[in-house]
Amino acid sequence: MSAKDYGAESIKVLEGLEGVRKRPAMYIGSTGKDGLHHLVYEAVDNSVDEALAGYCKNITITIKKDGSCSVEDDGRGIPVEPHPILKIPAVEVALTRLHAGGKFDKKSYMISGGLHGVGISCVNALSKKLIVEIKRDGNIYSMEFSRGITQTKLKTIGKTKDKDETGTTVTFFPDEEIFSTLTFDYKILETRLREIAFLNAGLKINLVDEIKDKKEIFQYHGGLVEFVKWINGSKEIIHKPVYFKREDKESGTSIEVAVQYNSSYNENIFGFVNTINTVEGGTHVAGFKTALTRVINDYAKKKNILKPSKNGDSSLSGDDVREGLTVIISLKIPNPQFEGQTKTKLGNSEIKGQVDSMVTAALAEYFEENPAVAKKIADKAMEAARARLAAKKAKELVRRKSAFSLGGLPGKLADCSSKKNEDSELYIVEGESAGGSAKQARNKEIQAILPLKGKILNIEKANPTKALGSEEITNLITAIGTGVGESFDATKLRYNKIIIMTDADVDGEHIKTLLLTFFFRYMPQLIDNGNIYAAVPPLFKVRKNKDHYVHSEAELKKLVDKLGGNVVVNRFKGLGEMSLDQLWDTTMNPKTRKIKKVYVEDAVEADQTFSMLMGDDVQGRKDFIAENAKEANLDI
Ligand code: 0RA
Repeated sequence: MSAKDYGAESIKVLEGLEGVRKRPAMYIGSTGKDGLHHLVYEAVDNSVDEALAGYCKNITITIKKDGSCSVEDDGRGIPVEPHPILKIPAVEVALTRLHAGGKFDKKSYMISGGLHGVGISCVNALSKKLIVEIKRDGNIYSMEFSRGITQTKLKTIGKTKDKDETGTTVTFFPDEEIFSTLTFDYKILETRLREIAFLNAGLKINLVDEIKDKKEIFQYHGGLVEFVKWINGSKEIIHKPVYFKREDKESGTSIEVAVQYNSSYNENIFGFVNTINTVEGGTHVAGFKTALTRVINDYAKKKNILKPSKNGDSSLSGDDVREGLTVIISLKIPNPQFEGQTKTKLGNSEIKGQVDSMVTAALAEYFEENPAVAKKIADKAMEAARARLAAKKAKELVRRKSAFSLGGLPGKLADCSSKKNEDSELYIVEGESAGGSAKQARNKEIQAILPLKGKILNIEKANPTKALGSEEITNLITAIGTGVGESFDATKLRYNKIIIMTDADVDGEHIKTLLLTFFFRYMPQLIDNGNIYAAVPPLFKVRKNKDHYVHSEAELKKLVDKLGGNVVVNRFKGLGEMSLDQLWDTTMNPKTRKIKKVYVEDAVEADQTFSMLMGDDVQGRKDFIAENAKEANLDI
């Protein structure tokens, strides 16, 4: 076929979907596990939009044995009549034109001005095969595509039982030419689908896994109120949830908020913009924080809970009013601008003021109407303020103490010589002896070593005063340089990579978890910015002609099979057992080592996991360990 056989329109189409196939990561983030699951969310989002428009009540997601995933809804069904200009069925337009989704019916369908991502055509472009089935006007229609290209024209394949039965089912087989993994993970889908159900009160989402023979229904009539209760599930709560919803007609911005304090010291702000989890925060979160601080201060002053101090400037700080806070902020706006490393930070500057004024009005009103709840919250913030003053004294003590050591840095730190921060690294090492080896093995120029005296304090169970009084913790904070909490300053970060190096055994895992808990609660920005890493020391050395290092039993089996016959296998008991060269090659040499970047896939889940693993929920912890034990490396 020569080029002139293509109409201008079909050339545009090919360019569109080919673009998606050429640069899939631009549309779905990655071509790994995350990108694969993104396909499902993209399909589900279309059905959720139909639910938001008031036409869909049930969505069913099925992981099938043949490697496909289907998303079924009982909405109006994608229109099938010919597109007035393109003269092909509207459904074909939706599936083959990039961003065509919103162009159908702006008024009724896209009430939210197109809340969601890149659309179903991307799913089509990245699927080896996709089948869409539509129930509409008493008929069942079907169409098939491959890699974005129409394979079977629209045909009627049957009649619905009931004349007004409507709906859409999209079944897709992700393309192995695109994705590095093709297996859908029940747990990943479960977490996100539960989140979607919480964010859309009443919507019923069914998840079915035909491979694992598992199913679950997510439906929450209480919406965000149930969400906040669920997050606080393993915590001691201090009042019933505060809930409000406001709309700014002029700008089209609407906000829904659920707040519930618990007795912990942690702050948990979960922001969603058009149901996308804004892990990196943004202007909506900033607006909320400003409003919260103002309303609680005003209330405490008005009710004489907060009394003017001698120097006249007593007020509750942002950290004070957020201690023990769990909040869900769900914002819907017409044109979100996402920024940041993972495109999960809301950038629209006008939103801060809008959210601030809506939250201020709604929260002040709620406090007036619910004085008992308001008092509990104000009292809790007062208590935090008192502890803050005590902690300040403790910090001053730390500062004075450290002023005596060299340059204010902890004495145990073997710093690197280069002050250029782009390639500098801090190794946090378990135990003095491994610390000693690391000091000898390192590249002095860019690698600093901080040995830890065994286990650090469990941050989850200690209040800030106690935490900041611990020597190991203050050493860590001083070495890193940024400070913590409200005074955190990313520009003061002294190393670009912070690498946790522990033994590959149970104790090592525990120390790693304690450190990650510390970073997650005190310096979450470092996790968000991708500064935190875990070293992955090898478990075995396999010798045949030369040394090979492997990191798991499975890898060992594979390698031994490959090398065949007489090999010598050594199991490493710990970092301390390695020679300096081995330590350098396997775990420290930037060119040959294996390290893992730590990131938070889902903030809600991470918070729950840390609270549960490190807090007081013994049964929850046992369940978690039983469920995850098969994934852990046990060497007892
Ligand atoms: C445009 C118009 C109409 C429905 C839809 C789109 C629609 C799209 C999807 C995608 C997945 N499920 C869906 N359900 C509906 C309705 C037009 C009308 O009937 O008036």
